[in-house]
Amino acid sequence: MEAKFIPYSKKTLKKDELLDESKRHYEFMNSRRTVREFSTEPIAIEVIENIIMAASSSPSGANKQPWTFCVVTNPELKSQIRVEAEKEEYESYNGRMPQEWLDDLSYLGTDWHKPFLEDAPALIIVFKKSYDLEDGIKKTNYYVTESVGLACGFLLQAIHQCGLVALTHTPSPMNFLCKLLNRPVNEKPFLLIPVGYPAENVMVPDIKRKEAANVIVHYK
Ligand code: IYR
Repeated sequence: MEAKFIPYSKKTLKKDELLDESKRHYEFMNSRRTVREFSTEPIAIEVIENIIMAASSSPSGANKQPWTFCVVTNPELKSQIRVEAEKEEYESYNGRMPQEWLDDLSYLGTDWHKPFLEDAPALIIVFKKSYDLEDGIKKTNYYVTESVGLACGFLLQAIHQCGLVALTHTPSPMNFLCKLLNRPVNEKPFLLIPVGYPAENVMVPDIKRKEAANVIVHYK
């Protein structure tokens, strides 16, 4: 395909505005927390679709957009997902996860019970496509894990911007989701993200984020 270019026209900020905006945005993003208890209050499907389209605007290898976002709001399907996820999580917490991993998680208070899979009004299950299937013909995708990871970051940011909360859940292994959601062979589950309003008076673990000096290295 021949390259075709169009003008890029987003306005830039003045230096002082830029400093203020970068600080404001950092503080806003730093106020995001993973929440594990959800209100059952529904969310308009248009809101979910807008959040997903924000995620789908993410960069991807050769702009292949190698993702599918499945939205589960059906209560029976949510219950089936909970049953299957809890089966796997029970095995993980009772033998599959090494003690070091369990110790690392202990301060988060997680266990194999996953009530949020039924409580949250919507479950977004993100699938990655290592290749596309066009009329049965395989078309390669590139940097698939990086691309889908970026799209999930955009998704979490959009959810936070809308004043909603999410949980990046990784039931392991996740293959049961291919079957329950009837996905094609080129799609593999990547993350399961319940979205909704936080439960009333919800608490979150008292965690600290690393300081700038621990995550940034300058080469001036
Ligand atoms: N998948 C499990 C365990 C778990 C793993 C990590 I790494 C976490 O940060 C949190 C939980 C679960 O969802 O409980």
